[in-house]
Amino acid sequence: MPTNLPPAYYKVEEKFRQATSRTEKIAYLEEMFSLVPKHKGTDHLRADLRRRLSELRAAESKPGGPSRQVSAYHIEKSGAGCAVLVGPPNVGKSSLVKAMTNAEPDVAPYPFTTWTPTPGMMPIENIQVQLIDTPPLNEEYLEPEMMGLIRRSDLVLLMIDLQDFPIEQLEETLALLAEHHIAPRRRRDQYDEPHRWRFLPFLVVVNKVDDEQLDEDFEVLRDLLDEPWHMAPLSMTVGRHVEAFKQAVYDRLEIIRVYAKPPGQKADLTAPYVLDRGGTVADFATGVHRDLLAQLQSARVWGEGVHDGQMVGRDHMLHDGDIVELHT
Ligand SMILES: Nc1nc2c(ncn2[C@@H]2O[C@H](COP(=O)(O)OP(=O)(O)OP(=O)(O)O)[C@@H](O)[C@H]2O)c(=O)[nH]1
Ligand SMILES: [Mg+2]
Repeated sequence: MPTNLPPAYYKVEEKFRQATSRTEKIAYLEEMFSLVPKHKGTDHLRADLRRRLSELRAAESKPGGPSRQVSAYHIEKSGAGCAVLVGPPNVGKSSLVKAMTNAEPDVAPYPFTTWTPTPGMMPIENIQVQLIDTPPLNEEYLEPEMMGLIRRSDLVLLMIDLQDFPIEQLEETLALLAEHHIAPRRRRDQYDEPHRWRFLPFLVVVNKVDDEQLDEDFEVLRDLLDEPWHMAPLSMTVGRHVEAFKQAVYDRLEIIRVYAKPPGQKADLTAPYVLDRGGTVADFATGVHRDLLAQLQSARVWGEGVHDGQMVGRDHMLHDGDIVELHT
């Protein structure tokens, strides 16, 4: 389960991902390791970092050892969820990742600027969500690994340009994804052989809604569409509707934040654990530590649908913002 990490960690992780030499990678991994807060929730992460460090150090002491070429499309998931931006050329995908995250993809006024995917971390209140900028989707050329990248994500942000045939852009992008057996989850019932498909939550991001007149055009667009899509208007250059967009991303990820309260202490409200919506006390305990569930005696919850500090069972469903005290 993703743990909330300080923003500095993600900055170093970004450098680590772009580092090409082994020495550089080791230095960044060491720095990442030092930035991970030490508590039970980060045990797995710290163990993983230690393992990667020792592998790299071992390879360093073996000159001429095999150096694996890692594809730019192989992006490690990070943060509370991974949203991939897809869409036709020039709609503003890179502008969004550049404005909202620590990453610096190229932005240009002409189409086909982006050639490789770039991940960045977008803060939403007290969590970080991974956004991945991608090359434009179009019929003529498709990097074979692109569909794999989309399949692995948790959410598709399908971006279209309100000022440039948005309905056609939406339909063409959906058709192209469908050719590769990727479809919005709401269309699950429309296809035979569902096991061959990857169904994902979608958010249609309508960019270039630069002024109030265009707000009205956005509403007209919404009315013209046959399906009730989850949609978010946005203007990346003017900076309009940005907070509502972030909230929409959070909602579509279908996650909740839960805070751990050590007995006799206050909960740390800056460091949530992230669970899938519908997660239970048992899921939370497993996330805090792999072995904790087996030892769990009881739990108390502060939050939605309970009295303060109510004792609950391990199957009790948690809600966004709940505080949980686990007793072993
Ligand atoms: N008017 C307006 N222009 C925008 C907005 N967002 C981005 N742009 C402009 O649109 C152009 C394309 O932006 P990019 O971010 O490079 O678009 P992209 O989707 O990454 O393009 P490709 O990499 O070619 O697929 C640039 O000139 C941006 O300045 C917006 O909200 N309103
Ligand atoms: Mg781009």
